[in-house]
Amino acid sequence: MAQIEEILLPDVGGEEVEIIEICVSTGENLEEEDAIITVETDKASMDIPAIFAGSIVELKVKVGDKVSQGAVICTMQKAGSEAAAPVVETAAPVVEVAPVVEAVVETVVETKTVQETQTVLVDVFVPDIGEDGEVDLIEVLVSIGDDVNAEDGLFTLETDKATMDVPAPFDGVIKELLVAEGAKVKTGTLVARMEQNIVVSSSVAVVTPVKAAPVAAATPAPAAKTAAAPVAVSTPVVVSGRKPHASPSVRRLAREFGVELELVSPTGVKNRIMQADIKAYVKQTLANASRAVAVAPAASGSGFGFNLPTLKSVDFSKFGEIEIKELTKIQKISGPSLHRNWVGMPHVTQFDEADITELEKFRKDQNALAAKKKLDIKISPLIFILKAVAKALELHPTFNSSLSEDGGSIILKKYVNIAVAVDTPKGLMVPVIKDVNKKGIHELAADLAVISKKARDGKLKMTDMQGACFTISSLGGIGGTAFTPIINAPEVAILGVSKSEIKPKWNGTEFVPKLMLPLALSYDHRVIDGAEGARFSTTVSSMLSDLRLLVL
Ligand code: CAO
Repeated sequence: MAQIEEILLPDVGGEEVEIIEICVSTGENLEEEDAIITVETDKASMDIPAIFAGSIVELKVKVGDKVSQGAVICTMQKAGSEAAAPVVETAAPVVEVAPVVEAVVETVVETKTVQETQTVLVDVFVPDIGEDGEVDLIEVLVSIGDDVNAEDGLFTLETDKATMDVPAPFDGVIKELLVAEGAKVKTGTLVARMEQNIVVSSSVAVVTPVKAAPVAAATPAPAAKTAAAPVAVSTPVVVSGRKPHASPSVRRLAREFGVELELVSPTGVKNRIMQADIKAYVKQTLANASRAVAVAPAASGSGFGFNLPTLKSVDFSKFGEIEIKELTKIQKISGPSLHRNWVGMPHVTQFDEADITELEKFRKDQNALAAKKKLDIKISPLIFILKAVAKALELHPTFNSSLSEDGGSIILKKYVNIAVAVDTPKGLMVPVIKDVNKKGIHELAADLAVISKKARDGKLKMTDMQGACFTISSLGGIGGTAFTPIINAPEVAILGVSKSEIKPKWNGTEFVPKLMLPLALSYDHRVIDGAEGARFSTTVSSMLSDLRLLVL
């Protein structure tokens, strides 16, 4: 006979306590002292352990319940007390069997996995914003009831350096907004609740009679759930620089796996790390490791499969006076990306010159005209370069693509968004001008003025810097004859522009002065071959030399 016992909450200090974690699921086998639930008082959190080895028959409580000493937490079947399988005990609550009239029915118990969709309410927290203190929430971008997609902006935050959106962590519906415009928030602040549909896998016991006793009236029991897979119902957030909150059983599990709690994204109430978070972290780490091995070294832009030799540290003060100046936040963020792009993509740089003598005349006339009409518009050579590049991207679609993660295909984009590198006091920013192929010269000039001002004022939003197909880096206003720009992955090419200069050009009979614009096109040689590179470059320079080609 199975021996099933109720497990009661022991004395935890005489108070009512809140259940903050259920550490087990129905059907799970436990050793004596394994944690069943974790409770929290206002002073501490503690695990309530199993008082004997056995399996969980039924959980009687859920997360958030407030319980006192003596409350029934669950029922457990003592190890070794099971009836000789596979006869089903009518007393066992995991398998419901209709009343037996006369005889016990011999049955076979099979386990099947079923999937069902459940709707859960999920907490949304402010992700790691790279700031220790509070920042201003300047805009709420959604309303209750809105259906949002993963990565859609929910709120806009402003630091003294930049604005950034808090994105939706998954597709779902906004159910609660817990902060309003003007609120002060920080990494880990609970800001909203969203409804999410999740697919839950369950093990189901199916009971089938195999030999009925002569007068048995028992019917096969309906499927009864025995063990539901744990379901994460909070969004993972990466909260750096904080002290991780976790119950003793979770800390023990982390120790067993050798996991640093600081690296685990918490999904529990008040940013508490749950057992499922540790398991998810281990799973993800193993998956990342095997992916890196699978793609290294050539196929992917992210895993290279080799380590660069590290520089030995040098004490420069031995040779003279020094000063240590920290890199700006933007440099710290962009540096590793630039390094990854430079090392991870086989760059080829194609140099060319465009004769912009006519263009320059036209540009100056247009600027004079705009000034006369008191229009607040200034057309720099870059505006025409944007237009020529947009046309060239349409004519050479491989340049308007990205390499797939496995390196086996390219994704061709049917839109033409071009990023422009902007030099700001805090470092390089790369905002994006959308649909350049559909815009006129004046509209592009206005767009460039807006995004470069936003960049320099630290007001760019994440969405202003996303979705680019190609980048232009213009140093023409500063100087230099040529440079080799680094491709901005996952794009496959970038155009560097240097300072135009009057040069003597041979027209067949004599040298004539021409204004020449130096161009440097870097492309990813995995996607683009040399001939295509030269053709793209020639297309851009021809259009800049003769603007009429733009309308063909
Ligand atoms: N040759 C000669 N003169 C040029 C030129 C070129 N290729 N490009 C621009 N100029 C001139 C402009 O006509 C303007 O002169 P006027 O005021 O007499 O008309 C002057 O240089 C300044 O131009 P600008 O820089 O204000 O405007 P822009 O449209 O050319 O560039 C922007 C805008 C935002 C791209 C630029 O200001 C900038 O930040 N460039 C730096 C990009 C960068 O850092 N790239 C490196 C990335 S890798 O670290």
